[in-house]
Amino acid sequence: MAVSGRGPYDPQNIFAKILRGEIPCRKIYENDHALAFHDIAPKAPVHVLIIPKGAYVSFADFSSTASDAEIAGFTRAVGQVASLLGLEDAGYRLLSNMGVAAGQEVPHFHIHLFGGAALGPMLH
Ligand code: DGP
Repeated sequence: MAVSGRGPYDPQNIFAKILRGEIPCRKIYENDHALAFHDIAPKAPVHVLIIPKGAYVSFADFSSTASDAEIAGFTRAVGQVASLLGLEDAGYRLLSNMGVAAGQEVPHFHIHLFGGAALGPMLH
């Protein structure tokens, strides 16, 4: 579904369904504010999605309207996932597509974490 990154939140988006347990995911980590799971179509040997539990369309929405506790919990979850997967020494890449022009397909804010290989200069 194409999104502007700033539109109203659609509670029927696929990540909202994952958060409600309506469809499964391969969970890696969870805290009060975030859930991390493997991407269904990995573009690197490790390709994980980290999503906030709150209803945020995009990074622009999350960064401007989430509480400090949510932002802290989400940010710490990203670091925890990298640590749990043993990627800190090897390195990893974080990416978030903000809006349709940037390639955002799922209208629930998420960060991609890529690792497990030497990564090229760009990876979508
Ligand atoms: P983006 O283009 O930044 O919105 O990335 C969306 C990502 O979500 C894309 O890499 C594929 C992934 N994805 C889409 N549907 C599902 C799903 O049902 N389960 C999981 N685990 N990942 C999904």
